[in-house]
Amino acid sequence: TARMAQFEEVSQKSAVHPMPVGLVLQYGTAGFRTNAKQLDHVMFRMGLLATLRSKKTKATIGVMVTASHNPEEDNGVKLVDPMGEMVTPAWEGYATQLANAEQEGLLTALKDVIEREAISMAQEASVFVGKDTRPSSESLSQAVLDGVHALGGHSKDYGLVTTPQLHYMVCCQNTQGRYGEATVKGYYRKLSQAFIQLTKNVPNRTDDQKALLVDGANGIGALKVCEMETYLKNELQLSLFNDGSSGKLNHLCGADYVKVQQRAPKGVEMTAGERCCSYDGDADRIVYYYSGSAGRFHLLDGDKIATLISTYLKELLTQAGLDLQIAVVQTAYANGSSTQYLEDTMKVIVRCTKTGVKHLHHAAQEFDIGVYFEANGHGTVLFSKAAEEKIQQLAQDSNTNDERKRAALLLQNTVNLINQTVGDAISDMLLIEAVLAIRGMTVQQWDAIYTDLPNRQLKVKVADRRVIDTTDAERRTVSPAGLQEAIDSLVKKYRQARSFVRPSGTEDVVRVYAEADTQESADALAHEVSLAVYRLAGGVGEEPKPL
Ligand code: G16
Repeated sequence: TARMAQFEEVSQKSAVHPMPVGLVLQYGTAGFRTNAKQLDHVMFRMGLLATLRSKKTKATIGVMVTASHNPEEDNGVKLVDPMGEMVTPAWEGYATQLANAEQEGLLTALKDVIEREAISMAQEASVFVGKDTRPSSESLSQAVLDGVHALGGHSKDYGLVTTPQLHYMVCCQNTQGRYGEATVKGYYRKLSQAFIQLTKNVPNRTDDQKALLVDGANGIGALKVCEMETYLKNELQLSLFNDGSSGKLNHLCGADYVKVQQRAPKGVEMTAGERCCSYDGDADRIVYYYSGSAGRFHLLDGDKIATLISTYLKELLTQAGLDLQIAVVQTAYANGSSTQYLEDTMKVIVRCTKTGVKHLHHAAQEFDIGVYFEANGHGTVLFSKAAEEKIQQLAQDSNTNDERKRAALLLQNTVNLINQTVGDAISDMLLIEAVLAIRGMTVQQWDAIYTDLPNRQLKVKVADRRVIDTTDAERRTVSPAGLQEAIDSLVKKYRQARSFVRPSGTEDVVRVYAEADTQESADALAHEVSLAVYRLAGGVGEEPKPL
């Protein structure tokens, strides 16, 4: 029968994409991620899985080949569900099963998913594929396409795109164009029009105010922001650094480097007070920074971005007289000062979830307007359907007064500027630039909204990071025994201190976070907690040294 011929095809093709002996991978924080040499079979199998997911949902599914902030040698894959969200936990489980099935067991694993999900194999399937600029991404995305075709799925290869662009395409496709046109040009047009609408009435914007330095992390974001520039009609004047023409991806540059090292990326020539931003390797994260008068480095991370955006939205809602509930979603990495400011001064609802945008996205969906940002700069804003409708109605209402109407129109264009499918460095950058322009704020004024508690992030190598189990949105550990008690007593030694540890879902390390009243205290606490992890969770290599 046709079905048997299809499985035969899968079997034959999968032999061309063999699994390395003894390799076991987990679907992590954002998909599979490891050295690119070990991923060919995973890509083929994710092509198969995406095809099944498409048959199941009767919608287009996305597969993005990228390892985002990881080093250039790594690669990875992120699956995108119909509305541009991440796939559900059950399907993450299937992904892990398929990725780890022995060659002989692959068909059984596949049939198991088909059965459990009652998938009709006669249903058509459609998969959109995108890739970042890593040298390995070309052949790995071919392996994904091979998997899609082996199960008779239709594919569209978008080639080099940012992760958020691929999410956007999937959402456009599955909303029959209501979200936008499913092309890269359509994306540029939608975002740039919204940006120009937002900024066109801002009086006397000087060239200085329009100027922005961008660190492209030597990745896909650099290519794409260049393509977009002409659409912005000089309303934003970008100076691009680390554009990929010579430097290595994410090496001494990019959002993760800047956030974790708390220093400017290599290659960006910034003078005092100039606004600068960095993207990560697949342009779904962004952080801002500037050099202060004394040459001091000032970072504006995801928490500062969330604060800026939620303040702006709250003000517009008041002006528009719209009663919509606004919440901010963060993770344990959120700086204590930001949470305090949001709760006590801004009086917005604040939620804390586990790391991984899928968790934040989910929590943000529960509010009229959910602003979610990880401290590392990964985030966006979600508007409920009802909220969007109310904004639209008011913007079109001819009976409202000028102030309300102006606010409603700004809100409407803000909705259009935001990529609601996932965090998007380019869209977030345009939103931040528009907000700063509309509010007439400098980067220093933005920075002064609250003062970060000094903090430090470290990594510890252990034999098996799965020995660490966490609870309370990763703020406490439940195993190994004694670790949480050790952290608790270390934290007590310092003022305004907080610390937690968690296994990374993208790198083979345990992450340590600490904050306290001074940088010296934050550094010392981070080091002491690292030592506790090293000793209690099976550290390997040299013992962590003081900073
Ligand atoms: C991914 C996830 C983020 C997460 C980051 C680090 O980012 O999408 O939500 O914060 O990994 O995760 P972990 O601490 O588990 O390694 P990206 O930009 O690398 O895809």
